[in-house]
Amino acid sequence: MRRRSSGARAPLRPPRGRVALLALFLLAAAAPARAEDGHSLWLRYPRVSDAARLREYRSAIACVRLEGQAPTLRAAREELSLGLGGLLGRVVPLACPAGAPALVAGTPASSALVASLGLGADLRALGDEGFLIRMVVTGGRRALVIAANRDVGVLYGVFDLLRRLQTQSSIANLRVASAPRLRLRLLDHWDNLDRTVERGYAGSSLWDWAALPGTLSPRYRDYARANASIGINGAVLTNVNANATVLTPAYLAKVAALAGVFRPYGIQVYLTARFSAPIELGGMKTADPLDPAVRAWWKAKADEIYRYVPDFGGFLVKANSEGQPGPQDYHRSHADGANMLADAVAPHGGIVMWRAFVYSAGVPTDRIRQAYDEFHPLDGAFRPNVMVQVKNGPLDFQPREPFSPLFGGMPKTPLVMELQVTKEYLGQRNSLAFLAPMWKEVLDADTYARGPGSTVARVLDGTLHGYARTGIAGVANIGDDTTWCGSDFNQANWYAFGRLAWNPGLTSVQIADEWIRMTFTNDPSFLEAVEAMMMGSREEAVNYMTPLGLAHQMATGHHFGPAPWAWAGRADWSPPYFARADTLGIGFDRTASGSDAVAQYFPPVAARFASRDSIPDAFLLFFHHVGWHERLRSGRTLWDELVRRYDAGVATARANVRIWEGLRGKIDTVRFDRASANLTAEAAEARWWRDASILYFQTFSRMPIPMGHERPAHTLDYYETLRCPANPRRPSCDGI
Ligand code: GCV
Repeated sequence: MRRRSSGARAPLRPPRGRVALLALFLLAAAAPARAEDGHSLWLRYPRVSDAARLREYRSAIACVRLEGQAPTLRAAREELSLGLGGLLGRVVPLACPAGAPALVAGTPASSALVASLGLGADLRALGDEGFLIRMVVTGGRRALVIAANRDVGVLYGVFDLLRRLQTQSSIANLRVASAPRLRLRLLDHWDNLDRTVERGYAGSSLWDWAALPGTLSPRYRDYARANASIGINGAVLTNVNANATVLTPAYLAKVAALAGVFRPYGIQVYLTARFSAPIELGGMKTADPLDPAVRAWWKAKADEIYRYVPDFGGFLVKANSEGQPGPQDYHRSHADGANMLADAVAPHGGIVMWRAFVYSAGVPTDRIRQAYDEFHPLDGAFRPNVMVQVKNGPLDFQPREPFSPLFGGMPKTPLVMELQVTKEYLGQRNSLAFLAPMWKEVLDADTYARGPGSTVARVLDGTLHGYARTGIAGVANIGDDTTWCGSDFNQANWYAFGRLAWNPGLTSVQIADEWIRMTFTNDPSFLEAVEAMMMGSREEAVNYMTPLGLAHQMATGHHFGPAPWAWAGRADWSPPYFARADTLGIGFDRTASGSDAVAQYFPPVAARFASRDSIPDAFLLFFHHVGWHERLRSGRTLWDELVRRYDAGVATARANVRIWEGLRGKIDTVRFDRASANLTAEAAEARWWRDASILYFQTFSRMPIPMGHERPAHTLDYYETLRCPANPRRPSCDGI
């Protein structure tokens, strides 16, 4: 079938072919700067502003030698053309005259020059996706070399080098060796076939199912480029609240078309499997995973999928959770269900990611205990190609949670950690909340599974338990909005997720620094101010939403804004269930005198969380019911400290508005004004959260708002009757 682009917006990629590339060089060098609208993400490639650096780069890279016509090498060459043309502000030819300092890129198989450099031993350590970048002298000529074992490593190396140029760091004595610590680095799209996105705040789904497979939006390739630039190597295209229709031939042809665009960029596609598909599509009476006919149906379905997509990654499954069908409908275990699907995809090299996000209102125990209670006993019962996918915390993507006790608690089962990049519980569209610090908090947490140093990162990268498979997944915040993510600052979370997936050891500051430089500017005063804003932004959100370990105080259903009073139809969805406020105090007792969820952690962690002396303030009310008058470490009563934290969140949000205003003129007005509006909205939302929460909890504490703290703007009744947002896809609130 002939494919054409929809042409809705100009693609960022150049056309194919050498002639076209040369034309592109000229274009890139000569074209006026494109208006900033956020579409280019962190791949803007403006001319290097530091004159000394520009000279350094120009003298090191006079020409490019990247041979080979494999699609991934072509993609790497196109990116270099675009990137160097923009950054160096001049044509960088593909042919290298004698003596000219060259950028040489390739694998030993694709480039005779790379093969001649004797990099074998160094490359071997870097696996399929790693790369090295080095300044060498060969045949009397200086060359900057990007070498890898496979083409995709070359592509990753090209993006790494372009990042160094964009952030204006020296390449004089470059000696880089980089390989991902995690094998699977996936985006999970909660995208529905009607193009709505569950918990999406960035427009409609990117996947235009109606137009596929005949029409391929240029955004598909831009999406793949952006992902490859940060090392993401897989995309689960569909919502975990799954629709079996995506497994029909008509949709598999569409999936194959997307896979075809993504493949050169090293991205495999995965689908969510609706457990009841044999009934819905196959006309069967059961989906019992031990029924031979059901097993045969899935095997045939897997064979069919691989005919459409030979490198299909596998299935992601949400089963027996929040109304989704699953093996327990037939009195079978999660392992029975996962293993059946694993057997179906195993002959093709596929995997099954089976989610541990299970809880039920019918189970009388504390909701946060249930995933561990269900899955810990199944450790060792899964096929080798099953990975259990666990959310970072035991509850549900709250602004702050302790790490899930399943990390360290499943030594025989490879775990994928699921993070939420989209900000369902973190202010959604407007909030600044840069999430790298939150993810680092979990990655660096010590599970003590094998003594001190058993961090969650080491569980995930397989070094702790010797997992054969490793991975991390982020619930995407991407849609067809011009900015891709609903706001310019939300792009930072997509970026941070990819960077941490490649290397969980990176610091949040380093990631913020790179992202600001590439997305906005290298101007040091802008950098310093915005970095500080970003680094404090998650703590700010914790403070104004759920300080001191509170959780799940958001409004019912859409989860935007405060509703600590709300009854959501069942206890384990209702804020009062989680805060447990009464006239004596507030907080959920999860020690031995309460739900004893602390016992799911290894002893040093359990003891730390269980004791009022050692529990960090950040998790206090997550694990303890604390009296309103009790004194905390600060010497203040719990009530006073709570008010103080809410206020600190509001103060930071307001300060950000002022700091940002002081940066006017340092970046383009389109993105500046947009961020300004978001920050102003966030300051109002912070106040709303603070006032509503304090007024509600005051009905229990019966204590006055301490001196020197602002009075609430409205009454509790006002907040309780406020209905926001009017439009859940553009969350905001006019009445605050
Ligand atoms: C996809 C939370 C969200 C749901 C989501 C669920 C999950 O409960 O509110 O929208 O469903 O998590 O992760 O499965």
